[in-house]
Amino acid sequence: MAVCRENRPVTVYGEATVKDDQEDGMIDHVGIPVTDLAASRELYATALAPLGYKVLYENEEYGIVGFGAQRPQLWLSRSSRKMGVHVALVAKDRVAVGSFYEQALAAGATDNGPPGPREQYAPGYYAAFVHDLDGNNLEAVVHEQ
Ligand SMILES: N[C@@H](CCC(=O)N[C@@H](CS)C(=O)NCC(=O)O)C(=O)O
Repeated sequence: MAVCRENRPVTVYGEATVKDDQEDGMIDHVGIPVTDLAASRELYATALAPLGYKVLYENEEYGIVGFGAQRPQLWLSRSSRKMGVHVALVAKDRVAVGSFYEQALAAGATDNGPPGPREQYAPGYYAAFVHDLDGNNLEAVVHEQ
């Protein structure tokens, strides 16, 4: 048994396999589909400003806006319909990405992209994608140097 910051008891299952120097924590980035990108951009820009996050990237053609402090970590993406969110979790290495993918599928998730490089996002970007039981898009990613 361990205790988190809010003093709620939580159970720790086994050894963590996160990187020793993992600075970004568990979440690499989050994607939120929005049906009115301009309106949501304003809402998020206003709400996130007091937290120190601002628009760091936007591409009207692709319909995306990225918020963050040092790098974009919260992405709004234009969507024609309401749909699930996208959460990308930090993985230690390719083995962890592969295990995440296999275990998620075995547990009932559906394939949304097998483990492999995604150089279109960034050099050294290696990831796998699944949809959870409610259609949320879950990713494990390692940024290889
Ligand atoms: N099937 C794709 C999934 C890629 C994906 O989901 N990418 C994330 C961003 S890292 C996303 O939300 N993309 C927007 C979309 O697919 O509409 C793959 O395997 O590469």
